[in-house]
This record gives sequence, C-alpha cells and structure tokens, in this order.
Amino acid sequence: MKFSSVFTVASSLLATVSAHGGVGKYTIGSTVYTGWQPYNSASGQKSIQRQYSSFNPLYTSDLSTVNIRCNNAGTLGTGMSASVAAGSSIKATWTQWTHRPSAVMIYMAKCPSSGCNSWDGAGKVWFKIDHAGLISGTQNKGIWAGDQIVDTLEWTTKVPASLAPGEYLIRHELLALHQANNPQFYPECAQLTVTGSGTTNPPSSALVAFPGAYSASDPGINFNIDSSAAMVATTYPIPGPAVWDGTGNPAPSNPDPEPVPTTLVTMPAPEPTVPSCNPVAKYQQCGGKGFTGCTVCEAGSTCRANGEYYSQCL
Ligand SMILES: [Cu+2]
Repeated sequence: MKFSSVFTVASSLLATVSAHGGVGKYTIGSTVYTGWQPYNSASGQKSIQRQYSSFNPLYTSDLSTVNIRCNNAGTLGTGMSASVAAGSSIKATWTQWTHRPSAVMIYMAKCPSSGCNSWDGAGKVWFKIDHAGLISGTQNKGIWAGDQIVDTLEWTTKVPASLAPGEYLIRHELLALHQANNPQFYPECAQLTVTGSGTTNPPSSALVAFPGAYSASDPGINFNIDSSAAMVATTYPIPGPAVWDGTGNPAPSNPDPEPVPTTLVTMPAPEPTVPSCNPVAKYQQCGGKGFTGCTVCEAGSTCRANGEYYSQCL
C-alpha cells in the first residue's frame, strides 16, 4: 500500500513535467550557472535566471501579455548575474525538450544603469542575437534547429563581439510548431554582466518590445505544419526581427548583394577583408568530419556544429 501511494505521487509529478521544457542551466567558459528550478520550492533559490513557474507553453493568447517577455512570473531577478565577455559563448542547457519541429530565437536587452535585478524588461529594448528555424528539407519533414535541442538539450550562442559592456538580459526562446495553428512559446530570461571592449549599442531600428514583437498573424506563427504548403516549403519565416548585425545600423532582413562598381575607381582600394575562400551560403555545410571546403560563412550566419560530425552556416 505504501509503495502504491508513493508511486501515485511520483507519476502525477511526472505527468506535470512530462512534456514541454525550459532552460535549466547556462555554461559560460568553465562556469555552470544553475537556472531557476520551477519545480523546486522558490524559497531560498538564487539564480542568474528569472523566475518562472512551470515548463508549460505560452500560446498566441499570451502574445499581448507580459508573460511573453520572460515567461510567467518572470519579471524580476533573484540577485545574481553572470559575467560574460563580448564575443564569447553561452551554452544553454534545457532540462527537457521533446518537440519537433521547433525554432530557436535568442534576444538580449540592455538594463538600466541601476542593473537588471529590479528591471522588468519593458519597452522597445530587445535585439535578436541568434535564431534558426528550418535547417534543411521541407517544413513538414525536414531538419529543424530545435531537433538539435531534442537530441542534445543544448544550444550555444555568441554574445556579439561589438556589444558595449553593461548589464543585460538574455532571452532564450523555443517556438514549438508540432500542433497545426497552435504554436507554443517557451521563453526564459537570465541576467548577464557583459565585459570587454565593445563600443556598440544596437540602433533603435533593431529593437523590439515584448509584448509587441510578435503577432498571431505572422507567417511563422499562423502556421500549419500539416498543410499542403508545409509539405513542399523549404524555408520558414522565423518570427521577430532580423539578427542584429553587430553594427550601429539595423540588420537588413533581406540583404541585397553589394553593388558592383561600374566605373574605374582611382582611389586606393582598402585592404581587402574578403576571406581566402568563397563564403558558404546559409544552411550549407561549413565543416565537419572529412570536410575540406570553405569554413567561412556568408554574412548573417556563423559556422556551428549541428551534430558531432557536421557543421552548418546558421
Ligand atoms: Cu510541450
């Protein structure tokens, strides 16, 4: 009898957290920062991550609410911030993630000079530093960025090298698309102290607000994975702005090729910054086991591991 009542409690807890997910820790260099643990008692918890109440998703009905910013109850910090140098990597590790397909979107926001801890992230302050959606194949059957998180529970992203030092929030978000016309949003925020010699703040044209950045009618949100269109489409419009290009100018969402000069230029040409190989197009292979081609990605993408033996421009 005793055994069966213990079993009942355990399985109902499992049912609560059996699907869905959230970031459970962050790794910067060799330092691991435990995230907020929503299924532990809030009492005494301190984390660089903002509080949130569960692994449950947010829906399009939440897009107009403050919950979409840093998840439910994610308004304030618990007193910690992680130091990270501009240009270095942050690895997020999800406690669990099961949804294919899903897209990954990562934003930052500069906190006021008083710091992040008592700032709620309101206003047009968020800029995107990374995103990835459909990697290859069709929307319905292809490989999605979130597949890597299903497989490894990890996503590594770089703090822009040009970013000015200061206090920032970082917002990791997964968008699960497995249910037709019922997208699920999973955002969590953490507090960072960015160090380094960067001098750039994103221009206002690169900034969005949460709520406000997404609309239920955005093509990547009003989305049916089972539609006949999704059986053939080989690109996916990731919601939100373009990834900030690291300059004081807005990142173009559809960059045009550089114009080719049609007249002779007599001024001395600037030192060429062109890489010694032809940059690899987004989503194409740029490294991996036995790969001998160019390892430099075209502007707007970076070469990253997608599985053990394969790297792609993402
Ligand atoms: Cu779920």
